[in-house]
Amino acid sequence: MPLNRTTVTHFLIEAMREKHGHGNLTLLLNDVITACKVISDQVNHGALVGALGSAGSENVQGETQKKLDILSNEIFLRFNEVGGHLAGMASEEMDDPYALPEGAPRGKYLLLFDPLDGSSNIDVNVSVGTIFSVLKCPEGVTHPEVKDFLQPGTTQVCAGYALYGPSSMLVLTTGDGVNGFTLDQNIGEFILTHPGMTIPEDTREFAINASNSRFWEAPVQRYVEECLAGTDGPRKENFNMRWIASMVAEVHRILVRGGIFMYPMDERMRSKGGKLRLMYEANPMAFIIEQAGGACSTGRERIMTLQPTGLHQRVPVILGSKNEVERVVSYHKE
Ligand code: P6P
Repeated sequence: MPLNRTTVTHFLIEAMREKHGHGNLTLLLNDVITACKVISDQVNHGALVGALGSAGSENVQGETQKKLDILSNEIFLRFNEVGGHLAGMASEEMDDPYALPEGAPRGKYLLLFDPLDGSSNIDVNVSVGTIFSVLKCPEGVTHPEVKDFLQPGTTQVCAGYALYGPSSMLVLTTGDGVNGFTLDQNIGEFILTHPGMTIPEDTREFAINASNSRFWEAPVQRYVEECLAGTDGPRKENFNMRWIASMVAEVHRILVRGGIFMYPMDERMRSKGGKLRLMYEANPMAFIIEQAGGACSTGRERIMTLQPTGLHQRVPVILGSKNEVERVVSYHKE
């Protein structure tokens, strides 16, 4: 490794030096990052370690769990429960908050995560990722309950994701911008490769699962139709479309070259509130996107100001290049 390269640990020590009372956050993130490295190794070995395929069970979302969903969840719990920086954890893969083992040292943070997002892509070898969010545990609470996790996205102290793609990358924000790190497999360290990631305010690339178009609300149908009309339509520009079915990969593409990602309200899901989960998908991604100069909305309100009502609450998500998100929001107001 060239001597002028920075590891994520050194980066965080420097970044946190000025921030008072965040020393333990660096240590907590070190445990989170180790868990992501172990997941990366399992994902990269896939069939070689018998990690592919269904686990034959369902999660709280009623979704079929892949073996790697359960394994990734276990990895996050094991690597984060002993450090003494957490009062509790919550995961997409568990109905209730995880109670640390009695006698385990407790800290002042709460960790929420989707241990393996996009796992339907695992068996077809398409990029998947881990999403995590860090909140402060309410003062004096040592055995947090659901209500202690239900804090708006604006209260997050850190958010990040790991993307297990052609390379494994880690992208983080602690409220002072967004930085990206690439895993050097030879030394097992994430190295700073994308300092100060920012999203172009304009884009001509949209990401949505178009097979759902007949179930969308009118403002989203209008926005997508205008994109598809290209230079013959009101936008007078041609657009490109992407859909990877892995939110982490979509968000990363948008951070690198701009774009807009939409999983909007869908008539079939109205009773559930949407598809994506607020606490460990929408909120952490919204923090990252906003810190990079983008925007993240339900179509009607800023995601990060929502007062959560449930640990596995679902919301519509429209995020990415600021001017395109604002256009979609304006269509919802008309
Ligand atoms: P669909 C993955 O399951 C996920 O939660 C997101 O990562 C992704 O954007 C979306 O669902 C894909 O949904 O309906 O296209 O399979």
